[in-house]
Amino acid sequence: MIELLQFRHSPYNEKIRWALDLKRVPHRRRSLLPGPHMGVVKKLTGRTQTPVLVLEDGSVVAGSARIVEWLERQHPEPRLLPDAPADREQALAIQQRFDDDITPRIRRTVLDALLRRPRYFAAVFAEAESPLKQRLYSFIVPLAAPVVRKGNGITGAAAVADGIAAAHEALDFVAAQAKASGYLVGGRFGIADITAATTLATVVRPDNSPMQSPQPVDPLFAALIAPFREHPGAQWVRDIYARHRVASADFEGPSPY
Ligand SMILES: N[C@@H](CCC(=O)N[C@@H](CS)C(=O)NCC(=O)O)C(=O)O
Repeated sequence: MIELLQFRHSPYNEKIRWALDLKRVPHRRRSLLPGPHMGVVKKLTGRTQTPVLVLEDGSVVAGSARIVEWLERQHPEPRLLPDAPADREQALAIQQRFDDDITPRIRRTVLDALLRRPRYFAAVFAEAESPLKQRLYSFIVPLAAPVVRKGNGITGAAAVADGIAAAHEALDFVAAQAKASGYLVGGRFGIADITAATTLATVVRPDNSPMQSPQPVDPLFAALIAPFREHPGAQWVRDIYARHRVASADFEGPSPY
């Protein structure tokens, strides 16, 4: 059975979970702790980023766009990429814009807020672990914070402000682009919607999502995301999740299908 090596709280990983769930691809999931994940992932791909799909023959497909491409070839239904060449190009361009620009910028701001709250950081990223392991992890967070900041380009207040600007940019984009049909490309649901919704889920926190905020929500994080709640783009994210996210919870081990 193929295996997804993942972080629970990550838009790129959520994109792949969503695609696997929609296509009902039998697989196993292994959630890794950010930090200790590095040894495991590097051995497989030579890099440290998730998601990684380990195929039955032991080969790996790494990077969310490449995994989507592989899934689309091996498990075509339901289709996530449009058939019409112009729509397909547009969908891939939206995916790339989010993957390479919008998502890393928003992530800086979200990570910055979470790093300031080690207990909450641990509650989010070590969600699947025991309370004791979560507590130990929270002690390591302040020690690892400088490396995490450097690795993610969190260079100071300007980078954090830029992430907030990126979230507004993305919310404005989805609100305008989905106005006519409810979808970003070609009047039907697909990879562009999944990519934008999973990125924006990190600041919109839709109900029907495996990336729910642990409760109670830390006040600093709550203050960061509150201004986005009423944006029409945030409503689009909640609607897309409600209508198309077929699984609202994550799991460890083999998929139930
Ligand atoms: N472009 C990559 C980005 C993946 C990425 O940035 N993954 C993050 C999680 S959000 C990660 O695994 N970071 C840990 C690391 O780089 O060591 C993709 O689309 O898969």
